[in-house]
Amino acid sequence: MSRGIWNVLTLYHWEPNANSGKPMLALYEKGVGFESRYVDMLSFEQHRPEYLRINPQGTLPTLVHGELVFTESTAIMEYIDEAFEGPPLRPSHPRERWLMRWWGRFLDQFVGPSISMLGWSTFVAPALRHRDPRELAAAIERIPLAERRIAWSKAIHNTFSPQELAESRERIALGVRAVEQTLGAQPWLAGARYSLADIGGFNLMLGLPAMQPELVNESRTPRIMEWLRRIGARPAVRKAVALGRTPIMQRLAFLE
Ligand SMILES: N[C@@H](CCC(=O)N[C@@H](CS)C(=O)NCC(=O)O)C(=O)O
Repeated sequence: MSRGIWNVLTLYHWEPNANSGKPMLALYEKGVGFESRYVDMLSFEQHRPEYLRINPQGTLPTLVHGELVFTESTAIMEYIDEAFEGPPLRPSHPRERWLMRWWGRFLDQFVGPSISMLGWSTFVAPALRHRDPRELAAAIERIPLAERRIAWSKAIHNTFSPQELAESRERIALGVRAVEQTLGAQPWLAGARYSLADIGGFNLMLGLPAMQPELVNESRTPRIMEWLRRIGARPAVRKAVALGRTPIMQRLAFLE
């Protein structure tokens, strides 16, 4: 194996959104150079054979370092922090590190799927509804993961049930309360320092002021708004945002 291949770092990503945004922000934050490969999710490029050869699940993001392939955005961030030089993004104190992982798990498992459900109905599906229905049906048919097939189909046909949407709103409200309360006690989610927990939380929650303005706004959640702006002003975030290409990026206007 040639040593040179370890200099090759390629990130396959879509917009700097909930999942793709995590490794993008972590790499820029650490000052690690990488090749950006934008995969157009709205053109279903993530289900093309050439991408499925890299990540058979057809999801984004995927990081390729030399001969190694990494999926799962939160775990990818930990790899980036461990494998490369640059400012540490994981707290060194054991309790703070536990807290960083606690937030990662809570946001990914409990809040993330609900924000994703509302986000897809609000931002992603409307961008696709004008397309040829037969072409969309064929694209959905090609999706390798059953869970993603169902999510696409429900979003495009607007068939999330009222119960599903209500449950998602409740979960998001609970997540928002937890973050707002935590930021009242400490500057960052895992304690005194910016960490992977903030990167994950920022990527997940930055669409909420546009998607649920009644829930996340200046008067109801001032700490979240200030935290989102504080993170949004970081040079690493500006670089990641510059890689966005779709109107979905307009939801970040409040950061300016
Ligand atoms: N748990 C995975 C989730 C990856 C995922 O589902 N990403 C979405 C984009 S946010 C995706 O690739 N969707 C493609 C599709 O549904 O076709 C991670 O954190 O990386």
